[in-house]
This record gives sequence, C-alpha cells and structure tokens, in this order.
Amino acid sequence: MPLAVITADITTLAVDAIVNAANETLLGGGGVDGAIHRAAGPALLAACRALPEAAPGVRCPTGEARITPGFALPARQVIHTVGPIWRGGAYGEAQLLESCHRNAVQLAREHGLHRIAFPAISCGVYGYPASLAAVIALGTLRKELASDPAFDLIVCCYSEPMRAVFQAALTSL
Ligand code: AR6
Repeated sequence: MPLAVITADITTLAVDAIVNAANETLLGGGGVDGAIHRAAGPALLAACRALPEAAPGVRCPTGEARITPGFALPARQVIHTVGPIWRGGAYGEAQLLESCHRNAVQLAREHGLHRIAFPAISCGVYGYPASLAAVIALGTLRKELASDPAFDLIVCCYSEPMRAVFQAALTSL
C-alpha cells in the first residue's frame, strides 16, 4: 500500500528513512525528536551539530528539511523537518506544514529513498489541530505519490486516537 496510516513507535521502524518533527536548532528536544535522538544515539546529535547554520542557531528553517544517517536506528536515514507552531491558522501554518512534507519527500527522492515514515508533524507540542494537520499531511503525500508512485509512504501515529484522525482524513481524500 503506497500511503498508509499506522500506530507505532516510529523509532522501531526499519524503513529507508524516518522523518523527525524537530525544531530549528536541530539539537534535539522532547516528543518524537527526543525519542529519535535517544534511539539513534549521540552520533545523531553530532551529525546535526555539523550541519551548516542558515542563520545563527538555525540549522533548518521552519518548512525545510535536512538529512542525516540513522546511526543506531533500524531506519537507514533520518529526515529532519520543522513544522509550524500553531498560532490560530492565519500565519501561514498550512503552507508551512505542506512544505515540510513536500521537502521531506523531495530529499528522500534525491537520496533514492522510497519507504518513508512520517510522524504527526506539529500535532504535539506545536499545537496544530490534528484533524486539520492530517488533511494537509496526507493530501500532500498523496500528491507526491501521484507524481512518483515508487514511494511507499507511512504516517506513523503514536496513539490510537491520533491514528483514527489520520485514517479518517485519508479516507476522505
Ligand atoms: N513515535 C511516533 N510518534 C511519536 C513518538 C514516537 N516515538 N513520540 C511522540 N510522537 P511532537 P511537534 C508523536 O511534540 O508538535 C520537540 O521538542 C506525538 O504524540 O513530538 O512537531 C521538537 O524539538 C505527536 O502526535 O512534535 C520541537 O521543539 C507527534 O509525534 C517540538 O517538539 C508530534 O509531536 C516539535 O513539536
């Protein structure tokens, strides 16, 4: 199935790449970012630190994506992206969330990676309403799949209620 929604701990998936919902520093944090850094080991932080800064302290501006190896993870690579912080919806959040997904897929394409797992980007600490985020995430991934059917894209939710929200959005596309 080229586009699927599952419930799992994304750090356990043996895919070509998992996507990290990071912050602009790329130096780790809580949530899925913390889990990925813990499972990958300290080499991941060193690899992130070595990425060039786009501005002081900013290694990945919101909406963009960067790639590192997966180190101790079962996934070969980690694609780090930074979702928007939800500020009510009138601050370009939807466009930024779309560009996270588009840029992550683009980076995967450039590196010949096909099987990619995404977390529910921005749906945790960043406060994006899950039902709105799900439509954008899955709509963008479906568009990418239409132009490149070789991809196998997974949205990996961490809880059953979140999976149900994403599954409903997938069904409604
Ligand atoms: N596997 C899959 N999903 C997970 C996992 C996991 N192991 N752990 C948490 N989630 P969040 P954001 C889910 O807050 O909203 C970090 O501190 C979680 O339940 O991780 O984009 C960064 O450094 C939620 O549904 O990311 C940034 O500062 C989803 O992942 C900030 O949080 C995203 O929640 C980014 O916030």
